[in-house]
Amino acid sequence: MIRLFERHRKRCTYCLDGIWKFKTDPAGRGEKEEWYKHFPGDAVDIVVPSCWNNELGLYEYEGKAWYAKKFRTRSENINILFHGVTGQAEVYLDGNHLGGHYGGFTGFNFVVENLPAGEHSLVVCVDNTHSDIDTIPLARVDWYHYGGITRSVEIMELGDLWIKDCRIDYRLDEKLENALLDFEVTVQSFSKNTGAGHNAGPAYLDIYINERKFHTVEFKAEKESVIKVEGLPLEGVKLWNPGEPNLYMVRFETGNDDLTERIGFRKIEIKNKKLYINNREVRLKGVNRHEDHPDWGFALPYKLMKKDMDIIKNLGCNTIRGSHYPNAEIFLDLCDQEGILFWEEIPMWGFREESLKNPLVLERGLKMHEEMVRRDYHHPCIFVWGLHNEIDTRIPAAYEITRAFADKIRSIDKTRPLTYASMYPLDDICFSLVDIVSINKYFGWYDGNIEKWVDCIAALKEKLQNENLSHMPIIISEFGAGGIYGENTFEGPKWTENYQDKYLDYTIRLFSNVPDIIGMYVWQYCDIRTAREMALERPRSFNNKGLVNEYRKPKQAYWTVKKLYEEL
Ligand code: ADA
Repeated sequence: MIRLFERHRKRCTYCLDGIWKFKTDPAGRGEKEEWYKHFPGDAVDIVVPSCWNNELGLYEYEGKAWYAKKFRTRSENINILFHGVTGQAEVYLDGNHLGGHYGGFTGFNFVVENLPAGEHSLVVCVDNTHSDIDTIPLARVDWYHYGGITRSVEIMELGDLWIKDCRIDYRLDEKLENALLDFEVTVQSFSKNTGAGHNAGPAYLDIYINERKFHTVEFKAEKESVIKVEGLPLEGVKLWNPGEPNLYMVRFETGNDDLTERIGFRKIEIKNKKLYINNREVRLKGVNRHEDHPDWGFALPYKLMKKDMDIIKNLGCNTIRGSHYPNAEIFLDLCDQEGILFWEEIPMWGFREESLKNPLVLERGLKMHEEMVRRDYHHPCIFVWGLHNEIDTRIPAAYEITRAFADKIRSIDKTRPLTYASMYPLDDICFSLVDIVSINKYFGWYDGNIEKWVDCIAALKEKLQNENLSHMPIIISEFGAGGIYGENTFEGPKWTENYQDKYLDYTIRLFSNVPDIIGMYVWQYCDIRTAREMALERPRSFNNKGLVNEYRKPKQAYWTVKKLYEEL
């Protein structure tokens, strides 16, 4: 499953999910030996999508691995769409290199024309190697670098015309009752009769909203036509609200092709140090969530995502931070339809000066932001973009990269506020570049005692005042304590469920009573497997700060947080 709604009714699409041939390549022989032409005979079977680290014997494998699959198509023009391959991917079709992609959490595609009929061979080389300087993420993170084709691979059979992309924008009137809609749709043509300058007849693009024809545009099919329509009125819209998610299906149709998007109408505002959705003040009650499970790694089945959603909603949350990378699109669909607000970010975690000054990091970061924002622009659940997490925001190099990221995102999306998670609230020099101040702190776990929270919040408010930033609202984007599931004692020292429980009880009550704090995200939803580099600080090689353990069993703190969130 890729999405929770039907994306195409006319276009023929199918997934290559299932058994692929697989071989690890620790010595890097594959390219030289042309495995993309002759796949090694001793390759084994693997399921796609999945992470190879969940296979027996490959628990710690980091490096290159090759995947192969045969498929048939009836069309001579196809789009091959990879929804997620962790790290670097190099793709080969019938022995020829199609191209590569860097970045594990957003999709990429290849349009292939004039493909001969019959069987084709798709080979992918995946590399999940991470460096200490210029990969995003770096080698040292506090989650696990699962490798593999972790999300579905989709084949689309294309006709003469196909809708390559669409963008839907809207403006709501004062009363939030009526909308003016803008559309930008890119259509490509493979027909030999089109092409710039050719005198082909007119083509039509129909736009349907919730099954009713809304508008038709006549256009001339060029190799690539960008069709723009602006200011089309839609009256009496039902708003998307947290907990009350009204959604609209927008379907584009031309010739034998179609594409459906799902949108929600809502107004997001940051004003008077508060967050407003549709003119209503919202207090964020959230958790940080990694896409992780001992048996699935990043490649969570939908059933598990749905269960996560149920557990999180039962906790009384109205928001999730997708720490620390773009989530599967299907999970965002779920947030859209469950009315849960979502904070999305790229996996830029813990970067220091040398990396922040590295041009490749800037280039990769910009591209990742662009891919994330373009992929997820239409999800009403996303209310904020996160630029990075716990980089060294005390130094000019961080200022420069944060500014570049903010400019990039704002050039694509003017509708959502920006933030990032800072671990240096009192020395941070980048707050002015974004709209919301978000801080990660662990007083009472790593640093000093828990009461230091009070001083930190007071000092942060003073700093914002001094820097003319007192209009900015504050989110506590991470706070938490480790509690090992089942560790229940009278004494309640660190690593017990009791310590974690008391910790969260104190902090949530504290944050709830500070008016400038518009919300909080407990670190974290579930226990997760962590990187080798962190193992000595992390019992079981897990980050144990989950409210539920890795198998989603609740710890004592789950019930405490539930009570507090339900009262808030
Ligand atoms: C950081 C980081 C998280 C996690 C957490 C912790 O703030 O953003 O990914 O590592 O600390 O548990 O220490």
